[in-house]
Amino acid sequence: MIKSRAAVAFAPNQKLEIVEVDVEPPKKGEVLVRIVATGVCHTDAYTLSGADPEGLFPTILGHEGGGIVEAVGEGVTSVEVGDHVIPLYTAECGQCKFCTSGKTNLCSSVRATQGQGVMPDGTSRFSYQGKPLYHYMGTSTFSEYTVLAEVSLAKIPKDAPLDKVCLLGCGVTTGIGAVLNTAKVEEGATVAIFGLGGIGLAAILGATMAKASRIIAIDINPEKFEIARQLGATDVVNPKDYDKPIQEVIVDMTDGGVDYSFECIGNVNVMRAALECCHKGWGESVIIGVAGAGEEICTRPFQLVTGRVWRGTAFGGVKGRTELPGYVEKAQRGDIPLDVFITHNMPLDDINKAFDLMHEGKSIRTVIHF
Ligand code: NAD
Ligand code: AHE
Ligand code: ZN
Repeated sequence: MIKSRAAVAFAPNQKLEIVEVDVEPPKKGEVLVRIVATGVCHTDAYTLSGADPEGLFPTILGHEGGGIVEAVGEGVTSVEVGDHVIPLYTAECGQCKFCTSGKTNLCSSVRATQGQGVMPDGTSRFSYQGKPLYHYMGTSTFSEYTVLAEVSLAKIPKDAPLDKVCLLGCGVTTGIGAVLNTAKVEEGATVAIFGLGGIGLAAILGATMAKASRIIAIDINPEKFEIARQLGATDVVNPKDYDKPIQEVIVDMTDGGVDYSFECIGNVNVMRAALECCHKGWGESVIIGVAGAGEEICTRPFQLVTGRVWRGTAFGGVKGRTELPGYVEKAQRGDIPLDVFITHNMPLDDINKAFDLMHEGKSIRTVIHF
């Protein structure tokens, strides 16, 4: 058993508490990782808010980390002590029906137990004052030490800065992947991106990489527009500046609608707008945002009958173990400017400030240093 400083979410809607937790050594097929840095994603806030149907408490949140392998359990062969890794909330076993389908990055190997907040053997490696704590998304990166399934780790080069490439564990990869993998935006296409947090801005970057001809960035917080333009947005739109529905604004701006749209907020009304601003006959809308328990999307079926397509994406359709090292290389070459996304750095003790900054719309990504 080792001691680890961790930010524990004891109950929904409460501040995280920095305490010393106990971490059991890794069992068969598991790996102990020392987290060096972690980003804070809106999904952490979503689960903390109590809106996540899979949210379990008390738990250690966090899923956007970078770390170093500290110990390996029996049978682990793909990583060794000292390797640098990015935890994956979308595992890649390479063998399940999903991994071998060639159609999805979703992997079923550990997903069921992951959603129950435990390791694949059904138990937790974390405890506090003798009582178990739940794992989160198979990653729990808000702890100095965490235990993951081997299949939930992408090995990356040792010279990649962990306090920057941690953002590739979720936000930046999700946004870029949604554009390049899920939508497969082609050169010259028109794109609308709703919500300019870490995900939406990364989607703008993806659209720039795809050489989209028009990238319309939409947010109700105009403070996000400068960075959106820096990443390649050609137009910025604040829905609050218009009397008519935002989908009508976008349709009018684009001679009938965009080729692709992306919802990066988690608001079901905006999801509808994102679909309805797509061009008749071929426009595709990708849902990235995560909506709360009980929420549902709706539109007139006629929107789909007339050729618009609604789809969604998890982790940008990226297969973590095989594809994430390529994203790290791109970041190292400067093709993915991670620094642009990092607006704040702070120690674990201040992690609640990172949540406040996110809710106030003042940060893109805060990186927590251990
Ligand atoms: P964020 O809080 O940093 O950014 C959200 C942005 O949306 C903010 O800029 C905010 O001003 C804007 N916004 C809010 N309401 C709006 C509205 N009505 N119209 C226009 N803009 C609005 O969040 P983030 O970390 O970028 O995450 C965005 C969403 O993506 C969340 O729902 C998160 O849970 C989800 N997410 C999904 C995946 C996935 O794999 N599908 C991965 C990561 C995050
Ligand atoms: N637990 C929620 C769903 C949460 C969700 O959709 N998570 C995204 C990743 S968000 C990362 O910031 C995801 O990858 N989903 C696919 C998966 O397998 O979880 C709920 O509604 O139950
Ligand atoms: Zn995330």
